Order: sequence, then C-alpha cells, then structure tokens
Amino acid sequence: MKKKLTILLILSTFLFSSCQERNKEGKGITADPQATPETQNLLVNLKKLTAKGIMFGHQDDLLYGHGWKYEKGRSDVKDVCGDYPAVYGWELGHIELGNEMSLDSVDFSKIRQLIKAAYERGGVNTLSWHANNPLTGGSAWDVSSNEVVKSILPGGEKHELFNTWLTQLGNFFLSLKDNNGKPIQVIFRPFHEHTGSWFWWGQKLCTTDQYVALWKYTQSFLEKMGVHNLLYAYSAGSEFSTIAQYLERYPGDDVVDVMGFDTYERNGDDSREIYMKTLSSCLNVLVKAGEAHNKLIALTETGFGGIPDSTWWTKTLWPTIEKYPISYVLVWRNAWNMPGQYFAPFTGQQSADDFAEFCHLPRTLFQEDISGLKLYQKDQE
Ligand code: BMA
Repeated sequence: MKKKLTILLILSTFLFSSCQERNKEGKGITADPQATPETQNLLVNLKKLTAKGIMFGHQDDLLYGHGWKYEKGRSDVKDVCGDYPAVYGWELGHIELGNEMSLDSVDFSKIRQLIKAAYERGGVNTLSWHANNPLTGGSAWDVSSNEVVKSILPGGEKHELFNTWLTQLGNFFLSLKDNNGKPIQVIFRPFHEHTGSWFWWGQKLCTTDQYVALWKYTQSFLEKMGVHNLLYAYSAGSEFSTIAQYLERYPGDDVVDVMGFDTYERNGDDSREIYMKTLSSCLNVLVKAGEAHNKLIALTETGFGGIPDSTWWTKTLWPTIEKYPISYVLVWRNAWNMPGQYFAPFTGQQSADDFAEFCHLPRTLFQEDISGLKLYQKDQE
C-alpha cells in the first residue's frame, strides 16, 4: 500500500511537468502524432514509473498456463505469488489470415476480452506479431527467401496481399474498446528480434532500407486506418554490443516509442554467467540508446525455459536488471499443451518460492502495485 502511495505522488508531479513541456513544444510525444491522449499519457506515466521499479510481465498469462487453458481469473503467476503481472503480453500471429484462432490455437475473441480485463485492472498490454511469410505462405520462421520484405513493399508482387494482412491487423486494434466504446491503449512490438535471422524480416533476410520501409509502411497504414491507440516498440535480439549495432535498423525517433531487446538463458555449461553477461552488456547499450533518443526502455522478452534454477528470479534475473531504469521485464509463455515450455513458475515448480520472494521485493511491480495509478488518465491541463 505504501508502495502505491509513493508511486501516485511521483506520477502526479511528473504528469504536471510533462504537460508543461509538451505545451511549450507544441507537439505530441508519441510516434503516432494523432495518438489518443490516453496513449500519450501512458507513455509519460510509464517513463515516470521507471523511477519506482520494474514491472513484471508474462506472455499469455490469463489465457492459459502449465496444464490448463481458459479458466476464468486463473494465472500461473497469481497461483504462485498471489498477484497478477503488471504487464500482459499477447500474440497476434495468424490475425493476418482472418482466422478466428491464433498460431498458438487461442481465440482472438478471447485475447480481445482478456486485454480488456487486464486494462480494466490498470495493467499494461503488449502485443507481438509472428506473421506468416507472405511470399511463401510458410510461417514467420520460414527464412527460405530473402525477397519477402521486398515483395510486400509498394511495387512488390505481394504488396496487395500484405495490405489485406495489415487491414486484418488494424481491425483487431480498432476492436479494442472499453465499456464506453473508447479505445484501449496497447504497446505494439512488430518485426521483433530483427538482429537475428530466424524470421522472414531478420538481419540476413532484408536490407536496412527494406526493414525501415516495412516498419514505416506498417505504421502509416495503421494510422490511415484510424488506429491511434498504439505505442510502437522496437525490439532487437541480443546480437548487438554497441549502440551503432543496436540502432543499425532503427526506423527513427518519429516512429518508435519504446526500445527493447529479447534474450534468454539457455541450458548449457556456464549458462548463468553467459546470460548475466549478455543481459548486462545489452542493458548498458540500451540505457544509453534510450537516453540519447529519449525513449522508454524495456526487456521485451526473457526467461529460462523450464526454469531449472530454483533461485533464478532473485539470484540471476533481479541482480542483473535491478539497477537499470527499464519499464518492464516480460517472460514468455507457459504453453498449456507443451509441458516443457514455460518461463514463469506454477504451483510446485522448483523456482516457485523464489518467484514469490521476487514478487514481494520493493522494486518489482505487479498488478496490485500499479492498479491504482491510472496510467491512462488524461493530462490535467
Ligand atoms: C515462440 C514459441 C512458439 C509460439 C510463438 C508465438 O517463441 O512460444 O511456440 O508459437 O512464440 O507465440
């Protein structure tokens, strides 16, 4: 409770000063110049919240967990520590096809409903998009051609097809509404991990110019559709070690709101040392890039699949990230139908007690820590 009050005080001071700043400059603060005031407020509030702590996020937290699917109110995270995450990740792969179900076999209507539930509780939603390969018809991981991005840009043979995909995507964003019919704000993280080469938009699969053009085209298409409830997140893999490398395909300050990267601990000799070293090195670069470009920063995906380390949360993750001003850290999904694929603990999992300790640290933020903050509230001009 004390944690909440202090955060509220900090936020109101910051909202006031940021309004003055915006008025002085006479321009918006988000990538989308027509972003709703609530979207702008979200960005301002999230930036300020970094002074208070790091929000914890979990992919698909409310949809399913280890061995269960679609149980109202259930969450593996809540089962273990008594609280929901502050940040909820969702996945839009196959929305482009007009399908009712995502590539992970969940109903988009359910995702929509749970985004609303998370929003109503004051949580933050972030969406990724493992779009199919528009040239080959394969999955996002089909890297058999390096002509894909070229083929969907204006003049390309799949351009019209890609427009229909973006229309489906945009319609989903437009359908995110609260009970009063007002848009729900989310962080959209398209074409992620582009510094690696495992998705059709990856490093070796297109040129820098093509990647940037794809980003800008997507954003302006969505804006023209009237989608103004998005913050845009640029999210690399962990292949960079300098600011120049991190920013090599950065599409520009005017089209990005959040900067982040993804990295995982993977089983193997010295995995903990390697993970901590990579994570700190990337975070050092990210902090500098975020400061230089005045962007919110986040650890947009991380985790240790199967969490074989019983003190991973308080002895590996937290000591590595705690000193950095990141907005949130999001761990990947607990697939209900793949018993080995989980990144958050569930009741009885060997890191469950340690996770509960992590959850109660003063500077980790979960749902109860942020639900009173009104992160989307309008500026009081
Ligand atoms: C990956 C895995 C896949 C999943 C995809 C999109 O990292 O979890 O099983 O289909 O994310 O959610």
